[in-house]
Amino acid sequence: PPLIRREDYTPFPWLVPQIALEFELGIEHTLVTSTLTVARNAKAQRSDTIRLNGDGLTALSVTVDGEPAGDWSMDGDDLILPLHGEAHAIKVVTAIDPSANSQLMGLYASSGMLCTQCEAEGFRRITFFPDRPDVLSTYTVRMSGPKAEFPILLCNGNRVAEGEGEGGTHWAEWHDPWPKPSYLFALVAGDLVANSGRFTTMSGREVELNIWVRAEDLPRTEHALESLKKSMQWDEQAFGREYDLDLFNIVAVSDFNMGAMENKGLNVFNTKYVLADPDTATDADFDAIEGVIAHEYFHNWSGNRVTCRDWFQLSLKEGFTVLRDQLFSQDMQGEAVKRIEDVRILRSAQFPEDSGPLAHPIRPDSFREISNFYTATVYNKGAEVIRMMRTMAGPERFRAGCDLYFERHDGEAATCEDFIRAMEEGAGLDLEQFRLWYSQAGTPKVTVRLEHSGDTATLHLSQQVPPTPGQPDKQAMPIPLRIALFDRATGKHEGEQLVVLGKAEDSFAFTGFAEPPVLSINRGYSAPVTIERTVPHADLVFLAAQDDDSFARYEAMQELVVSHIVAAAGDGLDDAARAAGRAAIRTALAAILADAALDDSMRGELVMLPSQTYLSEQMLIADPGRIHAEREGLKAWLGRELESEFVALHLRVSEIPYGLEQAARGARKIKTQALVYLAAGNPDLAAQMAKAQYEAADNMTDRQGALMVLTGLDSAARTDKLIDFYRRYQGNELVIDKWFTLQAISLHPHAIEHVRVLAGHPDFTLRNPNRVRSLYMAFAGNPHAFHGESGEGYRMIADLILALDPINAQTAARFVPSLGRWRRIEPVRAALMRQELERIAASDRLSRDTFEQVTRSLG
Ligand code: BAL
Ligand code: ZN
Repeated sequence: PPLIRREDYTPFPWLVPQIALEFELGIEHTLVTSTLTVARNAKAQRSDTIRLNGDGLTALSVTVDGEPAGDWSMDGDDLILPLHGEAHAIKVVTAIDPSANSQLMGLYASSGMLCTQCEAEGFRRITFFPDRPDVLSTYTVRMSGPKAEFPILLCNGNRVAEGEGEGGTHWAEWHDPWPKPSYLFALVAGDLVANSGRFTTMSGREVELNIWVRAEDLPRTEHALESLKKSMQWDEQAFGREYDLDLFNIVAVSDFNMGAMENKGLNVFNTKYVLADPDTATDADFDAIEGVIAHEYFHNWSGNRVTCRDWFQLSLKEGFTVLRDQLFSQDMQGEAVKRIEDVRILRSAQFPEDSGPLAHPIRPDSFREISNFYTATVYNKGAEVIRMMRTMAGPERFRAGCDLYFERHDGEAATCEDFIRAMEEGAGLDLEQFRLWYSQAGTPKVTVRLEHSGDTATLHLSQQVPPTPGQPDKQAMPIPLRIALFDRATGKHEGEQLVVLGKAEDSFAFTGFAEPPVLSINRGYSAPVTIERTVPHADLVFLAAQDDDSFARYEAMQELVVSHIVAAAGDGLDDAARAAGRAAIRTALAAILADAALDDSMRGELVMLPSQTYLSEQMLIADPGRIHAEREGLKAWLGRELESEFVALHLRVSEIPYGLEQAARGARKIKTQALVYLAAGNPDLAAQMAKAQYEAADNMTDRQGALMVLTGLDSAARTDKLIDFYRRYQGNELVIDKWFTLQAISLHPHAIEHVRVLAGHPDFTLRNPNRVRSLYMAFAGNPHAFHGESGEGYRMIADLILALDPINAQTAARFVPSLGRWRRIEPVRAALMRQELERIAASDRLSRDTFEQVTRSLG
C-alpha cells in the first residue's frame, strides 16, 4: 500500500457543490443512485478527468449530462471519468450488500437495521465520490424500503418529504442545507423508538432532539438526552456556539468500530455511550456517556462547520474537540478529579505511543491507512497542546482566539496552521516556536533542580525531547509550567507563577526564601511532559498532604510510589531503602485516608496506585514480571499495614445510600478501592467483604467493583457471583461485555485460561467490536496475564489479529501496539513478542491497516 504524504496535498480539480442520492434499501441488497453536480475548481490545476474514489464497488451504470458514458475506466478501486466541459452532471449507480459488510465501514447491517460509518474513508464503500474532506457538497437524499422492516428512515439535516410506496414500501426525502464533506454523511433505517426532547437555542431556535434506540433500550436513554441538553447549553455559554438545524438525532448501534460519530445532525453512537441506568451502568459509564455525547455535539462546530482540509489535520478537529469535552466535563463533574482522570488516560494510552515504534506528531507527516491515526496522540496529546495555548493566553484571550478561528474559517476545510494563526491573532500569542508541538513527536523530559542560597531559590530546568522514528534530532519546545514554592513552616505559598521553558536549559530565580521552599511543579499538569527530579520523600509527603493544587497533590503521591517501584523493579533496593520508601508511602496514604476535609472522590484518586503501563514507561527496559511483583507486593503490604483504616473506611461509605450527587459517587469509588487494598493484604477478609458488597449492591458501580475484586481471588464466592452476574444480565450486551472484561483483567493466576475458555463461550463473537474488545483488549491490558513468561499471551493476541483482520481490519489493527512495545521489554519476552509480530507479517493477505501497524512495529 502506498505511503500518503502531507506535503503532497493538492486541491481537488473539481468542485461538487451538490449531490443527490437515492437509496433503495435492503439488508442484503441496496441500490444506490448518485448524481453529482460538478464544476471546475478555479483554485486547482485543471484536469480533464475526475477521479471518483471507490472501495470494492462496481458501477452498474455511468451517465454524464444524461448520456451513457462509455469512456470511463477503473484505476484500482477508483473510477476515472474524462470530463472536458466546465460543469457536468454525473450519475452513477452501484449495488451493495450491507449484510456482508463486516468491516462496519460504509453502509452495513446491525441487529436488523441499516446504518453508516463514513469517517474517514467509508463513503467510497457506498458510492463513487471524491472521498476527501476538502470536497464540500450540499446533500439531498431520498430513501425507500419496506416499511415493516425499516419504519424509521433518517438522514442528515431535515426531513422535507415522505410518503407511501407500492408493496408495503415507504420513502423519505432529507435535505441538509450545510455543505459537508462525505465523511459526515449518515443514513439510518430500522425499527427504532425515540426518547425525544426540546432545546431552545440562545437565539430562540427550537430544536427537536431524539435519542433513537431499540424499543427495549428506551428506559436507558434519559441520561443521554439530559447530557445532550447540557452540552448544547454549555457550548453556547463557554464558546458562544449555537446549534444550526431544527433537528438533532442520535442513534445507538450495537456494532460500531468507534465510540461515536459526529455526522451532521445525525450522530451515530456505539450503544455503550448512550444506554445507562443505575442497575446496568457504573458511575464511570455515566460520565463517559456525558463526555462522548458532548464531544460529538461539539464537533458540530469544531469539525463540521469548520472541517479539515486533509486527514493530516485530524487533530485540528479531534484535539480541539477533546479539549472542549474535557472542559465541559470539568464544569459538570468538578475540575480536580476530571483533570487527574484525563492525565491518567494520557499517560496510559499516549505515553506508550510516543515512546514506541508508532510514535507520530499530533499532525502526522505520512500514513498508509488513516484509520491507524485515530490515536491517543492525535486526540489526547492534541488536546494537551491546545490546552497549553489556553494556559499561556488565559481563558478570555483563548476564547477570543477560538472566536476568530470559527468566524474566519466557518464553512471551510481548514488546517492546523489556520488554527495556530487564529490563536496568534485572536489570543495575542507568539506561537512561532510553539508550532514544534505539531511537528515533533515524543514526550519531552524536563529535568528539574531547585537550588537555595541566601534568600534566593533558583529553579534550574532543562528539557530533552527524545528521538522518535524518523526524527532523530529534536529542537527545544516552549513548555509552560505552573509552579508554586511552599514555605515549609506555614504550609503556604505566595501565589502560583507560570514559567515557560523555551530553551534547552534555563534558570529562574525567586527571592524572599530564608529557608529552602518546597517546589510544586507542573501544577494542573500544565504541560504534557515528564518531570525528572531528585526530591526528598519528606517533600513529597508534604505535597501529598497539603498542596492546594489537587493535581499536584495526586502527582506527589504518584511520584512517591513510582520512584519506589521503579527503583525496586530496576536495580533493586536494599532492606533499609525498601523500608524507608514504604514508610514514606504509608505515611502519605494514612494521611489521605484520615483527611476529613477531603471528599471521597478525590480520595479515590489519591489512593490509586500508578498503573503498570505508566510504571513501565519510566524504565528504558521494563521487566513486566518484576514490576507486577513489586506493585502487588507494595499493595499487599499497605493493605496489611492499614487494614483497620481500610475496613473502617469501607464501613463508613457503605452507609451512604445510592445517589448521583458527588458525595455518594465518591463513596462508591473509594469503597471498591478499599477492597482492592484489602484483597491484596488479607484475601479472606476481602472475599467476605466483597461478597457482602455484591449482595447488598443496588447499583452497578458497587456490584461490578465487588465482582472485580472477587474475580481476582480464589474463593467459593468467585464462581457463585460470576454465575449470578451472568444470569442476572443475560441478554444485556453491554453488561455481558463487563462480565467478559472482569475475567480478562483479573489478577487471578489462571486468567489466561479463563480468556481461552471465554473465547469459546456462545456469547462470544468476532463480529461485534465491543465484544472483541471486552475480552481481548481487556486481556492485552492485563500485565501479569498478557506478559506471562511462556509467551502464550502474545500468541493469543497474534492469533486474534490474524483471525479478526479479514473480518474487521480496523479493530484488528488496534491490537498491534500491545505487541509493538517489544523494544522496551526485557530481552526474553521481547524476542517472543517480536516473533509473534513476524508471524503476523508473514501472512500474505493482511489488510492495509494491520500491514502498516505491523511493519512499523517491526521497523
Ligand atoms: N470523528 C470520529 C469520532 C470522534 O472522534 O468523534
Ligand atoms: Zn471526535
